[in-house]
Amino acid sequence: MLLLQFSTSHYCRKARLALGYKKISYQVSNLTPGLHILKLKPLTGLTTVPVLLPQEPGLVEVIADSTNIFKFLESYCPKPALFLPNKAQQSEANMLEDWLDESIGTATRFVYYHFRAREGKSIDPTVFSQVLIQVVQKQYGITDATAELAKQRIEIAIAELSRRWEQSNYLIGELLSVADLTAAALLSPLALIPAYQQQYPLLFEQIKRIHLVCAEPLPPGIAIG
Ligand SMILES: N[C@@H](CCC(=O)N[C@@H](CS)C(=O)NCC(=O)O)C(=O)O
Repeated sequence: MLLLQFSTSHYCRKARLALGYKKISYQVSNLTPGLHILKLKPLTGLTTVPVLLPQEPGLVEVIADSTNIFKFLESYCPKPALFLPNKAQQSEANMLEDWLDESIGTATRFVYYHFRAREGKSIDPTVFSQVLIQVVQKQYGITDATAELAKQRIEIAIAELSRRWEQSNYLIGELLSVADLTAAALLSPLALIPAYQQQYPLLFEQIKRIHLVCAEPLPPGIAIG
């Protein structure tokens, strides 16, 4: 299997967590932002990564979007399961996944790049990195005002996730689900922002635990130990 990705994308991390959880061996192809469109548009009709190419006879050739990748992996390799056996719980997991994908993953992107262009500039002050950050800010309309709104959405999200993680090790019931993997991936960029690390230790403990369960290297800002 081949995963087309940006190495730093949190949505690609989400796909890698599922591949790792199911112990599926795969290779990655790191696309160059900007040029990625030339490869992806003809393949999927979309411009986003992750994209999974199963590369096995008899299987679908291309799967775009992290949620579709989860669905494909669950049917390709049902054990260990990512989908919950209880239908109502799986439906709740799907809703949490969709909310995290559509609202919180983008909010994280806003807060993260806003930080990297300002207080977090020293993380990588090279011209290449700072130009890339400026391009991303322009592409998504990241400004002081939009980053502030994103921050508020993230606070609501962390409060809800923490409430659930305080009751159980899992967001829903007593089993790992697509919601846990999605939260762990899409909030992981916040680990590089000291204020979040200080304020929400439980969030980063859970992100770490889920990465270890999925045998995925820890995100920048979270130490082994
Ligand atoms: N809903 C998509 C979102 C993926 C996404 O936003 N990917 C970003 C990287 S983090 C991307 O490929 N951006 C490039 C573009 O939009 O051209 C998914 O879950 O796969």
